[in-house]
Amino acid sequence: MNIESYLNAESALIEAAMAAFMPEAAEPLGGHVEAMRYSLFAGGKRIRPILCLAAARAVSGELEAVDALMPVACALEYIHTYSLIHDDLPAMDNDDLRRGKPTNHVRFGEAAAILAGDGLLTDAFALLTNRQYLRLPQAAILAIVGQIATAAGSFGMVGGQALDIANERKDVSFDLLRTIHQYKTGALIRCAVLCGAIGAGASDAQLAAMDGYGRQIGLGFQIVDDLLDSTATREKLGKSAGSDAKHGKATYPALFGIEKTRNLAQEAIDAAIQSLALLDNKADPLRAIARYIFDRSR
Ligand code: GRG
Repeated sequence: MNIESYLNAESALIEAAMAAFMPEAAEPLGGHVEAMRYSLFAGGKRIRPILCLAAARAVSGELEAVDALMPVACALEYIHTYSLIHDDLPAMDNDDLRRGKPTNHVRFGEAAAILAGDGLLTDAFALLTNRQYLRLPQAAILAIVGQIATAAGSFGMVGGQALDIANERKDVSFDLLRTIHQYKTGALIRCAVLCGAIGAGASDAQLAAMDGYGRQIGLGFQIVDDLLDSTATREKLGKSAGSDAKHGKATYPALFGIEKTRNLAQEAIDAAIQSLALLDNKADPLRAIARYIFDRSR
């Protein structure tokens, strides 16, 4: 399969769905919605929603099951986008470029950016439980809402971010670095895969395979993110480069150097693909996405 065209086609479907779920709004709330839409439609690889849909396809070839997961896929992208808006704030990474555009607070001001993030996070749960779009069994929705709330919360992404900030400019052990990555980045990526599988009615064995895959690509994704931050340019990334070093953050390249870091990323990707051994060729897109995560240049 051609991974580039697959990812482009999936991104287009996801963007069309998000545009339907979050249309422009009239006054008095139009300005707030504009700030949310500004970051949501600024580009981005859409890797979390793509993983969610690919995991559903790997379990159930039926289009209907995959279609029913679109609100879940989009809710994951809302939450990811909120995290980027808040991560860029002056109190956090203080960045001025994201997805190739001025960051949300640079464009709309700090208070509006905080609220845009809050709006995206909260609206994600409104979307997940919107009766108009609900076509999954209620038990699946409940399980998915639980997975997403946990992965995004204090024992997931927010917890990882807190740990990351608390350890800036400190000596960080490999174990702690792995823990930070696992919570900050890995939790939502693993969750995207699990939600797709749950929504498609995965068996326990399929869920265990997806769990292994999700954990390993989450790790691989962040290792490659560390590598790109230290080796790629701001123009190529569409966000600031060298940001980790500027903030005194622990990273894989800082601990291991570039070459060993690449090997560790490759190991995580290989382990992810290995986790899918019991799944048939419907899981080939998941295998290709794992390879793309290693090869990506932004
Ligand atoms: C609760 C105030 C408050 C803030 C929370 C949770 C949080 C802030 C930030 C999350 C941490 C974070 C941004 C982790 C980085 C994850 C990561 C590798 C982001 C880049 O993801 P890509 O490459 O980005 O998928 P695109 O732009 O392609 O979507």
